[in-house]
Amino acid sequence: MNMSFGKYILSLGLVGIGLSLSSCGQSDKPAEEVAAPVTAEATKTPEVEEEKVLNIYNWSDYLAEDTIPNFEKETGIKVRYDVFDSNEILHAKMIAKNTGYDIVVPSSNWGKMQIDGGLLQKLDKTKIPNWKNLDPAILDQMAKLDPGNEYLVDWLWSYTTVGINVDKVKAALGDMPMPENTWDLVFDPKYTNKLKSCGIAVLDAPSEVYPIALRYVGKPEYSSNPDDYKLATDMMMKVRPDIKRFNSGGQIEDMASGNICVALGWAGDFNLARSRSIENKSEQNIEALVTKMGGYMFMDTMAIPADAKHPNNAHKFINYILEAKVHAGLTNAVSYANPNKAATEFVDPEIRGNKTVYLAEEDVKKLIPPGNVDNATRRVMTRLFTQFKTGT
Ligand code: SPD
Repeated sequence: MNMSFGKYILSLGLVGIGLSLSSCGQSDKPAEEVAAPVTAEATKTPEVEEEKVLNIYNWSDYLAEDTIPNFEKETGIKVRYDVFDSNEILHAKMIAKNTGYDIVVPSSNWGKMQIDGGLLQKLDKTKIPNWKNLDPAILDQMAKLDPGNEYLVDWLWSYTTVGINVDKVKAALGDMPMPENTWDLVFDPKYTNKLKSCGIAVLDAPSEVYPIALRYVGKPEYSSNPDDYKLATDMMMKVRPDIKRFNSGGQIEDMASGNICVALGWAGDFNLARSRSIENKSEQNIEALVTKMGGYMFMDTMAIPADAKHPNNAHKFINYILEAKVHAGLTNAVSYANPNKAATEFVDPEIRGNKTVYLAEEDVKKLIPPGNVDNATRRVMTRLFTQFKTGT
């Protein structure tokens, strides 16, 4: 599994990293958006006695049932665990500071912005002996965003794609065959007109949708030209009347219960929805599609806020997650790939062999790598996305 991840990451090569790095060197950072950089020299957190508490802020549905209880049992540290559903929400809290969290889980491109803004603290690797379990290929590539792997540790990774309920989509399309480019299922009114009968959903975050929509209209995924965003929005406006809802975390339940049949969402969540529907006996035939046009790759990463009150406990938690069986347990529970080489042997063979979790190399090459845009472009994107959602 991790061999293929390594190849996968390597195959993204410098293209993605170039995008990420160049776009992260933002020149127009208003003070309210990015804090002044701190010069956190010390990579060793002092060995002070901390209260036995750890505050974590992570994506919803991203844990195994026993992950937190086992950590609490092993360490005696009491965990308070809150969840979010978009990088935008997490980032806004980070910028406001005093989040009260000791561990946050931004996607790597957002983590890069938080590093640049002085919002994260360096990791003390002497406190993370399980660091050795991480796949060097992944570390190398993460280092292009986070030189020296000083701040970010990959939690799990996946890609944004089209998810479908195979039977419902077939029924709704009738005689119409599946499109060559399966992104047409969410972006072409010819298809959405038919599929609206069984429910279409789109992730509720501009940063998730625009890289894909831009590629669909033939523009650069991290364009800084407002006209390109206008073009992508005009394209999406044509399908707007057919979209039932904008949601992110809610797609698992909606898919598993058959409330929606097509979604622009996260591959891991579609696989999770499929297993949930089997568990709840509704047995929906849900598939994460590997599209010819490619999806949008992301790595969600553990990081410690600069003002965390319990950095030592945070390091203990990171080290615990990097235990082979714990990391494999995450993958087995939520169908997202992990970056832990030592975990491979503990990953359920069905998940290991699932080509929508661990993509074939040629599919990997088609993914849009993680990247960023400058703040002015982000504001354009946010404004247009609001117009798209409200249909105005
Ligand atoms: N249910 C877990 C969802 C995690 C999704 N992370 C998405 C990051 C997208 N850029």
